[in-house]
Amino acid sequence: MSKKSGAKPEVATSKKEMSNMFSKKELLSFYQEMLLIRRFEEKAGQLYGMGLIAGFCHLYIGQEAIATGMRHTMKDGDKVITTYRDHGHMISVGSDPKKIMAELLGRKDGSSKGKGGSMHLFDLEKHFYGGHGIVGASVPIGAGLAFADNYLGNKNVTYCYFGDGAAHQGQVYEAFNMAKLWNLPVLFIIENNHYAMGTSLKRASSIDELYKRGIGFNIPGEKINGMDVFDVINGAQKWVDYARSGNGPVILELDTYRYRGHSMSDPATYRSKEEVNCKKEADPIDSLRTYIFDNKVATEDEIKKIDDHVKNEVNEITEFAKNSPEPDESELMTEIYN
Ligand SMILES: Cc1ncc(C[n+]2csc(CCOP(=O)(O)OP(=O)(O)O)c2C)c(N)n1
Ligand SMILES: [Mg+2]
Repeated sequence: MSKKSGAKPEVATSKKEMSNMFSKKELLSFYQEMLLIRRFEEKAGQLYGMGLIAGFCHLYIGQEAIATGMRHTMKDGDKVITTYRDHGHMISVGSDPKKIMAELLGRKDGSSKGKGGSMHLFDLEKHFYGGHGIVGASVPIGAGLAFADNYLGNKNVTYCYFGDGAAHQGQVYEAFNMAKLWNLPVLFIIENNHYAMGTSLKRASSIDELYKRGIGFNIPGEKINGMDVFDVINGAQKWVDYARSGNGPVILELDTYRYRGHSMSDPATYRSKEEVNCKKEADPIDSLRTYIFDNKVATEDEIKKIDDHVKNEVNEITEFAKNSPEPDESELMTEIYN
């Protein structure tokens, strides 16, 4: 890898070679995790429709390969911070999905004791720093987390996620400048799903490759296919090593798509059915399942066992959340800003 800041590290392998590098156990774990995120989100959508989830709820369906692929490149102690589209990220870092669902339902056993809700998930033990409802807020806070690690000299990397819409915000560029000035160990990860609520990127940006916004700050970066878990890992790993080795920040643009509306009240009429169906053809879970069968990694029976296991797990998660009591009235003013 090049030591020179701003230079692009070399690509390690081809996609085919990359996928061959994983054991059966790892490949099936990628499949199981992405499926768990998908089924969890589908269930959250249903529970929202039944009136059991209040406030906002943003689903991650379609974007699963990013959380799962990036998680594979992490080491113990690495930090994650993201936006309100946060359920999948928190599942991927190993937080208890029962507590996440209970949080969505505003229950006592939720990860924030039912007081944060869908947009404000948090798990200090897993180094997961939210869940932020303010668009762009994860970026300066993420730079701050990386500043702390840099100061402590512990070689941890911060994975700082935000959307294509957030990428136009002023605070993002102030954070870019300081992160490069101090060569902080942070990956700025733009999940480019091509829409910011109902506004397509084409209508909002003078360039369509958002990672190039780093050029003015001397921050290197790359666009990566975010619809394929192998491409995510292959594309990201060398940059993770780059940041961990003290070369400073990186901007990774993960090209992806959200299948559902922005949040639960969005019928997504601003895009055509053809566009959505065309994107679904590259579904990250379907394509991994096809890879598994084509390469005889596992049998249909083995995959069915995983599918059934995930289905049962999501039912258990839902029962746990539904049966958790509402927070006590005495908790109303504790552990909140006032
Ligand atoms: C500072 C701020 N401005 C506006 C909003 C309203 N808002 C919520 S989500 C959103 C779109 C963000 O889109 P993007 O960054 O692409 O993320 P995505 O929802 O696609 O994951 C906007 C404008 C907000 N929450 N915070
Ligand atoms: Mg977006």
